[in-house]
Amino acid sequence: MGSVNCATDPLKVVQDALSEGVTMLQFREKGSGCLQGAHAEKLARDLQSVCAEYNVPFIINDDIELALKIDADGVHIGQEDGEPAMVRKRIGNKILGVSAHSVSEAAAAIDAGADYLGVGPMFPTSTKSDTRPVSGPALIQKMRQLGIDHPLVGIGGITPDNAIEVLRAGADGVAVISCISSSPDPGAAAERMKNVLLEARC
Ligand code: TZP
Ligand code: MG
Repeated sequence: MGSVNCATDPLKVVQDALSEGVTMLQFREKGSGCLQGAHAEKLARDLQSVCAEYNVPFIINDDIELALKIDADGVHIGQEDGEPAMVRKRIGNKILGVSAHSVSEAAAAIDAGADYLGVGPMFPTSTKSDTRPVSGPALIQKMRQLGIDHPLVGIGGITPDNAIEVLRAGADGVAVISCISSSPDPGAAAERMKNVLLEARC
């Protein structure tokens, strides 16, 4: 999430989400009205501190320099954000996440050293305007069928009502923005999602 995604104070959103069991946070400060420069860095550092309290990894979208500067736990890059192999070299053993929209993108990212893949969009979303066409959970299923056993996280339009489809397709987890950060009660939203995921695991 980033500040523009939040219906309430971003720090409170993250505090509430982590207290209900969110297991990883990606700082993604993007879109119209997003914080820049020192302001973005301040929010990143504040969110990083909250994550540290909960022992939850804190990773940064796109901005490798910021991730190195503040010693984040990792970075997440899309297909247009540079070569994963170069990013891997730059960040050493920090967590590297890569967005993949096809089996070939997934295979290339894994070869280049990605630790996990974000796969999507699973469903239509209005949070990101320049998304690829919706792939649906079927793409994750196809990746599994073709032997990809790397950690896969579905992303895009995921809610407690459809998360089960993503897990059934073979995902290890789900990544969400609006479902939690735009909720008037982010803690309750995170709790609902956690319950769905725990039930699915059983
Ligand atoms: N990448 C693919 S879809 C998406 C990103 C960053 C947006 C996810 O946001 P939401 O609100 O969970 O649909
Ligand atoms: Mg990107």
